[in-house]
Amino acid sequence: MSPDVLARVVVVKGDITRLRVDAIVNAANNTLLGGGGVDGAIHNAAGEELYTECLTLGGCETGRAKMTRGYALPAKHVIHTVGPVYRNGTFGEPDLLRSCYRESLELAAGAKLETIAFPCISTGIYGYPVTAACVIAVETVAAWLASNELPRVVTFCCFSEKDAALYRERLGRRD
Ligand code: AR6
Repeated sequence: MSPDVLARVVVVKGDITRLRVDAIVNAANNTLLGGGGVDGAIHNAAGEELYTECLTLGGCETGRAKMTRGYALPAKHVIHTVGPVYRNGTFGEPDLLRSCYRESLELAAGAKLETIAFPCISTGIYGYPVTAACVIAVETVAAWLASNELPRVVTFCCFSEKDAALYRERLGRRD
């Protein structure tokens, strides 16, 4: 990864609902109407208006993404993407996960957003192995940043120190 690209990637450990960025990404399900994990946390923090806007979206296919406002969140927008449920890796899961990252970045760039934060999509309730998901996340984001000016900065927001350490290691850094 080039130093220019690396300088545009941040790893933090924490709650994504607290981040003051242009968009946080939600690891949603096909209904886009909320659930557990990071999805539940985002809906709780954003308030009822987020649910109301999500009702108008008509759900979302796996691997795709849709954007809403952030309402009571410090983030201006929420990009809802639906990661694959992991079975054994031979059901298109890697391509679908890659697509979640790429589509989210595309939506952000299309809306001229400068900063975006991702959770570790699919690695909770959907059971995607964390290391394999981290490799896909880092590679897809790095490839995007190498050929696009926006978003300017991408944050990987990990909920556990273990996940954050994995991302830092993958990015070859100590911060
Ligand atoms: N901030 C950042 N990361 C979080 C937070 C948070 N507040 N809460 C959890 N995580 P998951 P999935 C991490 O299960 O696997 C929902 O019910 C968590 O530790 O939220 O894509 C949806 O509606 C893990 O690393 O999402 C779907 O039905 C990561 O977020 C389903 O879960 C993703 O875990 C989606 O499952």
